[in-house]
Amino acid sequence: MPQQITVTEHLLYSQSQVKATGRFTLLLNELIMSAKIISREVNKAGLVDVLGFTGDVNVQGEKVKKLDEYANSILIHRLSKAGVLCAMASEENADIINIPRGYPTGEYILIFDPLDGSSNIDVNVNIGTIFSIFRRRSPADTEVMHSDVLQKGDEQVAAGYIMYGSSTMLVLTTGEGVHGFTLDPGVGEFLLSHPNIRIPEQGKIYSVNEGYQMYWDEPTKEVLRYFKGTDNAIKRPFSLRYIGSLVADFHRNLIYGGVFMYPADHRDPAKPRGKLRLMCEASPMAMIAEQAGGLAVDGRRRILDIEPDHLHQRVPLFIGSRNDVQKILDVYAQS
Ligand code: AHM
Ligand code: MG
Repeated sequence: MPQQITVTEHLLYSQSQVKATGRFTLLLNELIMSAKIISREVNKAGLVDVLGFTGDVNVQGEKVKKLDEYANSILIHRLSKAGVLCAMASEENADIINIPRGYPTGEYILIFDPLDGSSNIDVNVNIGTIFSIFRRRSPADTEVMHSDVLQKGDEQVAAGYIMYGSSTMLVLTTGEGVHGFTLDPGVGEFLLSHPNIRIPEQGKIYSVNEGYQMYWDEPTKEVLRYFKGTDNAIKRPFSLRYIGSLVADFHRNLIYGGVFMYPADHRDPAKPRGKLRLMCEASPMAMIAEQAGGLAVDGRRRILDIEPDHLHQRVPLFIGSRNDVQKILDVYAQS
């Protein structure tokens, strides 16, 4: 293998092992191109005021879009034309996005959150694009069904995220481990920088919005006491790190070891299911966590086992180092 491996080369080298088809590589290439475009815009975000683009109309007379809407439209526009998808779903769109008539289609389904953590854009904090890829269940050349899109996480063919941070990184799994690629802005390529990422079995960090503690149930409060060291056998606290940007919080814990939690929140009794979306946030992150040796649960069940009943379903999420998530499972099981 060459010294500097691009993500495309990596896919081609591993193609025989994961049975990736050329069409799958095409899909990822299109995603990667979209990510580069979004990355370029994210890098300019701080210049928006300086360059006078905050009005509704830019210098070309076009309406200026918010960055998350921009990311959404880039992904939809580029991927619609790739000829490899039969449908998409985005956190930003209420319904399934069909491929326009007349465009070639394929067997894959792409689900994404175009710019997660977008409340952090204005303060120059890491944000990310999260994606999940499935194969359709119904026969080709028939209309795509809701059941093609509403598949449990275990059926994912691939999942990943792009983190727009001090450097832009792609973290990807196709079901044979997790690999990280860093965008070299000089050559415009994602280069393999973190092969075979493994999350430490035992973490030292917990990440949660502790301000919402009063809205949590008793087992969740017990979990918190454990990580604060008041209840745990090792009698030492974990470090608290919370950015409020899932991709960044998850990525740090993936590398250093730790657990990210977004528990059920009983503020609104009609919504006792946490904040994060199963399909475009929890499931792809869960596949990455498990492929890296970690765990992802809703407190009692594996995230990847949950059958979605609607596109924007929310789910409590506990994800990260194996021992720490296992502890959470134990606490809930005893409650
Ligand atoms: P968003 O999809 O509207 O950006 O919200 C998702 C984000 C996650 O990135 C992050 O983990 C979470 O919301 C933070 O929520 P909170 O501000 O309630 O702690
Ligand atoms: Mg989101």
